[in-house]
Amino acid sequence: MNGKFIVFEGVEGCGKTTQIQLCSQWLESLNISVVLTREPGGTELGKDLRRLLLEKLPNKPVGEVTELLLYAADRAQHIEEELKPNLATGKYILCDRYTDSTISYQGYGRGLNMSIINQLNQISTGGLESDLTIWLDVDVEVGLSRKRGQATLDRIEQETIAFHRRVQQGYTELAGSYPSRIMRVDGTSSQDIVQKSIQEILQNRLFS
Ligand code: T5A
Repeated sequence: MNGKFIVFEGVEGCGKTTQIQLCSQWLESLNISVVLTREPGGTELGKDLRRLLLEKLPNKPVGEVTELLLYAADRAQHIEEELKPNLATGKYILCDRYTDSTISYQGYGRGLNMSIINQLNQISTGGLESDLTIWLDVDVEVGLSRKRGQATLDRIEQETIAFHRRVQQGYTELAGSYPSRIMRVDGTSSQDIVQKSIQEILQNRLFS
C-alpha cells in the first residue's frame, strides 16, 4: 500500500472534524490527493449503522455488546470498501476515529473485556494500523460544552461525565503505550495553533 493512513482521535468535541478539514486543505495545497472519511459511517452501509448507533430512541436501547459488534461491522466494511482501495492508489486518508475509539469507548468507557475488543479489532481491520494517529487532547468538560453549543447531543454524548472521563483515561494510556504511533496535540489552543502543530507533526513524520 502506497498511501498514508492518518487517524484523528479524542473525546467528544475535541475538534477532529475542524482539524481534518483544515488538514485536507493544506495537503491539497501541496498537491497531495486526500480522502476524508470517518467511523462510524464511512460507507453507505456504515451510514445506516451510524444512525442505529447514535440515535437515542426511547424504548430502543442498544446493548453494550451489540454496540461493540456494530462498530466492528462498520469498520470491516469501511476497510474493504474505502480504506484499502484508496491506500492502494496512493491517497492520503484522513479518518475521523478508528480502533483507538473502540478501545477507549467500549473498553475503558463501557468496561467491556479488552482481550475480546483487541480480537475484534484484529478481525475487523485484518491488521491494518494507522501510519499516524493524532490525539486531540481536551478536557471532557471543554469538549462537551463545545458540543452543547452546537446541537442536540447524540446517544453516546449523553453518557455520564464519569463515562467520558474513563474514555479520556483510555486515550491517555493508549498514547503512553504507543508513543511512535499516537501523537498528542493540545486541542484547547486556537484552531490555527492546533492546525500548525498537526502540520509540523505530519512534516516530521510523513514527509521527511
Ligand atoms: N465511537 C466511535 C465508539 O464508541 N466506538 C468506536 O469504535 C467509534 C469508531 C462518533 C461516536 O461514536 C463513538 C464515539 C462518538 O461518540 P463522532 O463522529 O466522533 O461520533 O461525532 P462527531 O459529532 O462527528 O464528532 P465530535 O463530537 O467528536 O466532534 P469533533 O469532530 O471532535 O469536533 P468538531 O470539530 O466538530 O468541533 C466541535 C465544536 O467545537 C468547535 C467547533 O467549531 C465546533 O463548534 N471547535 C473549537 N472551539 C474552540 N477551540 C478549538 N480549537 C476548536 N476546535 C473546534
